[in-house]
Amino acid sequence: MQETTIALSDFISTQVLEPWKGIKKVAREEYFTSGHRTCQGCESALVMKLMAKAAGPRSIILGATGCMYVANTTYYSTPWVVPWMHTQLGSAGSAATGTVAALRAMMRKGKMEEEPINVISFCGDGGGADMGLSAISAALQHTHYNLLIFMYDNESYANTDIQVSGSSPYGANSTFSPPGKVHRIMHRRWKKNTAAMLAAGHPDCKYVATVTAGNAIDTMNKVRRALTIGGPTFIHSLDPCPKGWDYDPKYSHELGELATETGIWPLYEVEEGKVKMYGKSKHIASGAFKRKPVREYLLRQGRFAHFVEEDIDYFQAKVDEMWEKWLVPGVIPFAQA
Ligand SMILES: Cc1ncc(C[n+]2csc(CCOP(=O)(O)OP(=O)(O)O)c2C)c(N)n1
Ligand code: SF4
Ligand SMILES: [Mg+2]
Repeated sequence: MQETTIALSDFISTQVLEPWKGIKKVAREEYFTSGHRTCQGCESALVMKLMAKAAGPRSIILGATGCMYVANTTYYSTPWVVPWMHTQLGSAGSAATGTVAALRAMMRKGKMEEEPINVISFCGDGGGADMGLSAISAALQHTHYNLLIFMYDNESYANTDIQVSGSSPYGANSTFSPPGKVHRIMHRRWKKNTAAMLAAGHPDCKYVATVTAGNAIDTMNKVRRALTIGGPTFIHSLDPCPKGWDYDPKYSHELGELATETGIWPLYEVEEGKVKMYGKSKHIASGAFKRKPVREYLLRQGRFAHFVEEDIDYFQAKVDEMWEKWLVPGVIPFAQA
């Protein structure tokens, strides 16, 4: 069900989507339903379902190439109940701005009734954190366009069989970084800090947030906030992927939670320049919750099965640094020289 809308003026109004306070307040309607062929336990598919539910019926969803395109729209079947369009792998940002511009032109010319329509464009980590980063950056500078870029991050180019992306974690086994006898660790880069990079680098973007599907209400309310606040916005979800991360699909939620409890994946939002932590991350930041050791997360996944103590220690030290030394703990690095 849609809530009140604010009056249209100069085509820049948004739907006012109040936060859902508790599970009983959540709408029953689904806009991402059966008809997809994602793997069992795929958190990215769950994220799509939450995102569409939170946005409601007067929404257009655009999707860049990747699992959430290919596995969701195969053989003329689709789970999308709202209008949906595929866009090229690096084009989530440009598809979003183009769609908003087209809607505004149609309304201005009287070819469509004037109404605020949510435009969400999603991409994977390969499509968003790597290939389409410049298009997303451009979209986040079009301050007069209301749109949400949603990056679902399964930490690999999953659809083409799990290649390393800029979002893959240090040391992970992938088809591009298999551990060998000469080099145990093939992927030596630390994961890109995409959400914070976009928040820090786009001062006119009013809303950037991180989520996991395990925190369903938090995820939906952040989508609703992003769509209500107006202007271009960005949400980054970390999505456990049983195939790429190599674990039993029944542990998807648990792994999402562990990512936050170990401090690897902080849940936060940056609204109009103010950082607010959520869930366990809030308690880690305040000192009320002691971060779990990263080994509890790493050793549950086959992609880290080749890790020895030295690798776990390195990973732990990097996460400790993020919480103990960063300018904004868990979010923004740098230290005063
Ligand atoms: C320009 C271009 N290069 C390569 C491909 C092949 N390709 C299709 S999906 C995909 C993986 C995308 O990874 P990501 O964005 O992380 O989404 P995921 O598959 O992980 O859901 C690739 C490389 C393509 N479709 N277009
Ligand atoms: S490979 Fe991963 S992201 Fe892709 S459909 Fe399977 S579980 Fe989902
Ligand atoms: Mg991916």
